[in-house]
Amino acid sequence: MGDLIAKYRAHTNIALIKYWGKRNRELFLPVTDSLSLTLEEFYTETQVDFTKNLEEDQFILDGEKQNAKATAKVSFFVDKFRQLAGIEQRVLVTSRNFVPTAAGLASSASAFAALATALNAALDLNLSAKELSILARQGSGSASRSLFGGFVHWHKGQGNDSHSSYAEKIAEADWDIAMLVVVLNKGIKKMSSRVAMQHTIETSPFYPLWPQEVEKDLTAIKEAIHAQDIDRLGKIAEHNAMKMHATMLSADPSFSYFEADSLLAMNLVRELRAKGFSAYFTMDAGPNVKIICPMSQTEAIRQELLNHFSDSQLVITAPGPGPKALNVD
Ligand code: 2P0
Repeated sequence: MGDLIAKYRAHTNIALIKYWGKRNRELFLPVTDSLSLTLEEFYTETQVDFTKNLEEDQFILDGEKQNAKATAKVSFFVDKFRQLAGIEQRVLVTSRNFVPTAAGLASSASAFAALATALNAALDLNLSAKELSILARQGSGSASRSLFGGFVHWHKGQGNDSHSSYAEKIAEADWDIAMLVVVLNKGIKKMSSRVAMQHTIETSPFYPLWPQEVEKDLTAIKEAIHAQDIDRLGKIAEHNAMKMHATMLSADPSFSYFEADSLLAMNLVRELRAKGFSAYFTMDAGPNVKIICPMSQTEAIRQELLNHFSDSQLVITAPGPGPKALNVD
């Protein structure tokens, strides 16, 4: 048994080849593989403490005690680790999200990766990053990828075999690549990605095309990553993201995460390309636009975008590392 208390930081990640759809919703087994870049600027820090002799689990997020529903989600996840450790003690989970104010990027990916790594250490389970990615996946699919830094490949695995679906780092991102996030969160409550991906699978006539497109894009982007070719990488990532969003536009009823300013940002990226910048966009289950570009071009691109967006809406981030142990509070 460990010290029963530990604290970890895990970074969020943005998919270049998207995860969109589960083949097994209980086990969070995805329809396709996906591939992401971990980001430096956005992360979650989580401390777990089993020493308090609590009657029930407690979950504090950004200084606020969470309600029964949010706490139950955490408890369900912690139970997997309690089982492995053979203990019953209740836990105090204290989490803080580090994202730019109102960025709307607070991610379940960094949250479950930080929680999994902290639980592993507190309970002295000595699980590998691969094993932790299998567990983190069952909190939120994209969390499987936040167990690693750089470029990360999440394998869909086989059948209903939970152990076959894990993430692994495929390359360092120690070359001239960055992301510029255009923050467009207006606080509009949109459909959760969990509900949205299921609705898409069930109703979009285009969804059957998605797995074969991912397979092609994955092979191509791996080559671009190994060649450190930002233009090839960006082009593939942008097209992959738009194919995912096309499955939502073609769902019944249709829906979209695009807002007017998302379309503006995407058009500006196309104009930047016409001016010679290596800039490409991707979008997830929200209105923010993430621009993939060389770090060496980020400042010039930011200056161009300042004609349309405010300083605080434009956040530049380098690629980020895997989870890191922190001193407990
Ligand atoms: C991704 N997204 O690959 C895709 C692209 C959103 C769009 O992973 O249901 O929060 O918890 O497994 O991981 C967001 O979905 O969904 C996501 P669950 P998750 O990044």
